[in-house]
Amino acid sequence: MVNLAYVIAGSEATGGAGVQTDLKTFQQRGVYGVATVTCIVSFDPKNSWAHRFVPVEPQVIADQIEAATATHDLDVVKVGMLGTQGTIDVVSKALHEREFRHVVLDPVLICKGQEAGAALDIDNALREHILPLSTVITPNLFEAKTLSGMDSIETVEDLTEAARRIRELGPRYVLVKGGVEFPGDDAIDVLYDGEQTHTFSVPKVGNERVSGAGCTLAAAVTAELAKGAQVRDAVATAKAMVTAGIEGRVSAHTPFDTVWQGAYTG
Ligand code: PXL
Repeated sequence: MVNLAYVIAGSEATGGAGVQTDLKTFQQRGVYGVATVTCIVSFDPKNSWAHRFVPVEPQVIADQIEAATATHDLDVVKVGMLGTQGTIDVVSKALHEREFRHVVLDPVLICKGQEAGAALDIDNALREHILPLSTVITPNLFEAKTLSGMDSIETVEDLTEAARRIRELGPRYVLVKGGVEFPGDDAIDVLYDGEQTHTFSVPKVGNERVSGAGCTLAAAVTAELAKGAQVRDAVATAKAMVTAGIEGRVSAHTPFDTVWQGAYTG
């Protein structure tokens, strides 16, 4: 029997992030992947790789969700980039209407191609409609600052405090990711479930951001949960996959490399 994992997220045309990454991650973790596309991001090589962002019509998103969920019994879903309030509304309605055992939210607040003014609206809509439905949320440093209202996150205590504050918004588990911008030599993530805090730490692999790390991490957590893992074990496996994927990264003509999902065979 094969386990199934579902993702509702954006397409990123270079293959380095978004649903392309999620499906590769699902496959590599041995689960059958199903994807619903919320928006299409095409970097512009003529304009410093700026993000060209096109939302998919809310009705078309609803149609995809209907097709996917009528075809398969999907009980674990990752939610990635949503990008507009119309999209947040349709996805939140779909999540309310169906019972998912796990909703893993990668809270991609905004991409560089959208107006800055939209960020606050998206942030508020995510807080109100999607965060309370998620069982696991995986903010990076920027997203954690925005969602927690903290100006700076520079220590493990700050990561933990951010996780505490974000958990008050509704998710059952919060995984705050330090990433390359967190001070020090280690890539540190903190998982908080309301009672216990667990710190995951590995030496940083270089100091450059690698595209697709956040998408791969949340997708790998989703795949492991689909196979029946506990959240803490799912995060440990996902972090090992991302670390291997950064070590084995794919270089590209973009200013950043991308994670190779095939590097991890554990
Ligand atoms: O890595 C965040 C991300 C997620 N989803 C889509 C993206 C990006 C970044 O470019 O384009 C669709």
